[in-house]
Amino acid sequence: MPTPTILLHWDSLRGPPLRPREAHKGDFGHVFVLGGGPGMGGALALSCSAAYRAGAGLVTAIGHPAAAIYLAAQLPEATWRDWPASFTDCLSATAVFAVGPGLGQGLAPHNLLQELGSMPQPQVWDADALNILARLGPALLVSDAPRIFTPHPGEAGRLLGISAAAVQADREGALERLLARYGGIWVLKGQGTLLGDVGRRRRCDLGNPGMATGGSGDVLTGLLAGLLAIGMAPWEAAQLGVCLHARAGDLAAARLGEESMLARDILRVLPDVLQELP
Ligand code: NPW
Ligand code: AMP
Ligand code: MG
Repeated sequence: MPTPTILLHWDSLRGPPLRPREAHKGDFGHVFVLGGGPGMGGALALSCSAAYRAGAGLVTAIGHPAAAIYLAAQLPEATWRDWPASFTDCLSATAVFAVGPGLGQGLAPHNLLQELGSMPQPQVWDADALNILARLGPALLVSDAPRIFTPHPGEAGRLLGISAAAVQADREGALERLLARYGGIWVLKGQGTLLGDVGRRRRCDLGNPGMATGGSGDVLTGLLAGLLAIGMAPWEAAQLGVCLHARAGDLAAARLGEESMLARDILRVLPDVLQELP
């Protein structure tokens, strides 16, 4: 029998746990975002900003040297590393990885994705990391690290070897096949975002077509990584992150209009929607 899909309601969500009074930044994880190929440093800046907005203690962008200028200009709070030879250079006990935003596929360091596939740290896979996963196949995912995958219908189609239109024609079916083929937690984006994990399915009907704008998904990637970094369990982080992102999209649209809102406006109103939650 198919697992029933439960609709997520904003009013039933709780925000992240309170930060202890004596907390220091080491208590809230270290997010490493791998992305930012040539010409796409903006995606990295959006993801890193969202990780900080979710409460991460420290965020490091890992990108192509040509993308460094975006980070310095947009987010002085983040530290920077050029694409390294290996992730072992940048490991900390509380590391969480987000991979893909603006990574590109031409110059992208495939060896780092291979390394990540065998690492135990929590991971969010998006964008070009998914396109590379589609090419290399599920054997890339060796370890059973907690992983959240966030394809839009185009990326989901590449992962399944079908068109984006075919994914849209049967979104529930596509989600089932992604779960069966790759394991982990899946977030199939687009209107009525679907979430799946072993034995549980959810749908988020928040959000609006104003979110169909460049960089919107890159914000979600960083937000999810930030929620993992502050210690949320992956399934809870996925549900909260998807709803926060969509609710912020709705608030940005209400303030600015669906046409004019930008991905960075979703980021800008994120604190407002976080504060709505108990
Ligand atoms: P079509 O045309 O309908 O057949 P791509 P990307 C489909 C980075 N970015 N419903 C649709 O297919 C990203 O992080 C950098 C149905 C569409 O043509 C990535 O690394 C930015 N179909 C990289 O760019 C800002 C849908 O997918 C195709 C769909 C490439 O990512 C922008 C597009 O997907 C961007 O985020 C839906 N809801 N959604 C920066 N400022 O640095 C998508 N499709 O070819 O994977 O390209 O998503 O732009
Ligand atoms: P991406 O295509 O990776 O930039 O991701 C786009 C983000 O915006 C995802 O979180 C989508 O769920 C969301 N989004 C895009 N279009 C819509 C729509 N028509 N309704 C609701 N959410 C949308
Ligand atoms: Mg995207």
